This record gives sequence, C-alpha cells and structure tokens, in this order.
Amino acid sequence: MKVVALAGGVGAGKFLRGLVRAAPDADLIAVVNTGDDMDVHGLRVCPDLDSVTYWLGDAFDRERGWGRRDETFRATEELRTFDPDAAWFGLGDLDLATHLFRTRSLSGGMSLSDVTARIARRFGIDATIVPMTEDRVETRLDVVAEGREMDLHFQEYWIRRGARDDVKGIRSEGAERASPAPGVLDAIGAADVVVICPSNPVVSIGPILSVPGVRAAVAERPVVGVSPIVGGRPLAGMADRLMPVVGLEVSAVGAARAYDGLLDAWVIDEEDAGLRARVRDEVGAQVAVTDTVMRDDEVAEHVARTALAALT
Ligand code: FO1
Repeated sequence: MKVVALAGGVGAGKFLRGLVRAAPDADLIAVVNTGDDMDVHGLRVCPDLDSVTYWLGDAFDRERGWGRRDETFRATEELRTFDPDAAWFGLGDLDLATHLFRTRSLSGGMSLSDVTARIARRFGIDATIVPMTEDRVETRLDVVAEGREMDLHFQEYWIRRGARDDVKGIRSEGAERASPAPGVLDAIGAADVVVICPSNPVVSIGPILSVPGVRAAVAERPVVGVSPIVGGRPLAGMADRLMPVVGLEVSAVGAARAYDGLLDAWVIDEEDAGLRARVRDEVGAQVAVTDTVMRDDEVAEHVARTALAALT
C-alpha cells in the first residue's frame, strides 16, 4: 500500500508514529510543511521537517513539545549573555547540529529534499520525509499590535510575541511561484490513500495545499483526515486563534471544512461524536469516531488504523 501523509509538526509526528505501527509494510511518504522555516543566526531551521524526523526517529521531547529529548541549551544561553533579544528562538545544542548540517549542505548545493533524506537516514527512519517544496514559502501574518499594523513571520507571531497580537490576515508568501518538491506530485498520484495528519489546517496543511498542483493532485485520490480539534480546542498549537481569521469555526466540523472538496473520510474524537451528522452533511465525508488524544504510540496506532479503515 502506498500512503502519502500531509504533515505539520507535533500532531503529525505523533500520528505518523502510529501510522508506521499500523501499516508497517506500507510505503509511506510524508510531505511536510516548510512555511514555518526560518533563518536563525544564519542557519536554516525547518521546524516541521525536524519535528516529523525527531518523532519518527524517536528523538522527540514529548514533555517540552518541541525539539530533541535530552537536549541542553548552553549555546542559546551563552548567546543571551551577549544580547538578550537575540535568542528568542531557542536552538538546543543537539538540534543545532541538525541546522549546521542542513545549512552547510544547502550552501554546498545539496537540495533541501536530499538534506532532509540524509537527516532522516541519520535517525534510522524508513519512511520518506520530503519538504512540500524546495522554494522559499513563508507563512506571514498581518497583525495589529498596540494599535500598529505589523507583518510578522509565523515564528515571530507564535514564539517571539507569544501569539498576543490580533491577527487580520494569513498568507503563504511565495507559494504561487513555488513548485512541489521533486517526487511530490508523482507520490500523490500513485498513492492508494492520502492522509491529512491532525495538524493546524491554516498554517500547517494550508501551505502544503497552496503549492501549485498539490491540491488538485490530492483531490484525485482517496483522502482521509484526522481532526486536530477536539471539543472545540486544538490538541496543540494556536489553531483556535487562526481558524476564525480565515472564516473557519473552531471545531471538528470547521477543520474538515478547511479541506472542502478533498475529504472522503474524517476521523473525529469521541468527545465530538455529536458532530458526526454535521460533518456528513456539511462536508460530505464518511465519519469515524474514536479516541484521538494520542497520549502514547498505542493510541496513535489505533487512530491510524481507524483512519485507514474509514476509507474502506
Ligand atoms: N517553540 C517554542 O515554543 N520556543 C522555541 O524557542 C522554539 C524553538 C524551536 C527551534 C527549532 C524548532 O525546530 C522548533 C522550535 N520551536 C520552539 C517549535 C516551533 O516554533 C513550532 O512549534 C512549530 O513551528 C509549529 O509547528
């Protein structure tokens, strides 16, 4: 079975660990959001690619919710002593090695897809992890902060300013000129199933679908998604603040509506069982209901099995 997963960060990482357990023989390709990527101290940092890699490579820090397990932040702490403002984006000492390797490889002419594959190999990952594009696409937010309009990189909004600003608009800058990374459209075209991971529909999956050709390719395949919204709240991140900005209700129905015209099936949490009929009527998808709060790999495996079964 060939499976393509559209993936953001933490929610996707947890789910993908379940997917490789649920379908160990599947040929899995994770197409990952790069809209969060940023240059930090001259290093290319790709948070969602690294989250998926660290999760699948069993190196992720479940407690902190980002970065590597057994991490230290000595370099970042030292940097703060030079300039307290310079280190708002914390780079762990182990994580730094990933960014150094990536940046050096990119400067030497290696493609982001090839660097990503090299990093995945280092973590012993069998699945294929690919960026959505090799081109620069940046998620930017138009916000009003203290009465002033500002144009922020997603990470500035989320980490530097603690998501405190009033968001007026969200855009994937550069998406219209971007091309899917090599192999992405072929992988989707050959997929027996496309799985939309429980990631933020606006700033994680939205940018992937905004790369020209991707949405149309996905629309041709059987598609199942897992809701990242449970009981009207995101399991992680800031989807509750950003979904209303693009006119989406913060619910398992609203998250499904983000994928209008794509979904054949949608997995929702038991807490949202009452929304089953609305998803069926408003989105036109089959609905599967299960415990989607992925506390451990066993639950994640069950969610993945439910998603795959929902299409058959
Ligand atoms: N999240 C934080 O809350 N604070 C940080 O300082 C931080 C640094 C960071 C460095 C590398 C990386 O790959 C991720 C990092 N994250 C950090 C997580 C990241 O900002 C977001 O959670 C994702 O971009 C959303 O998918």
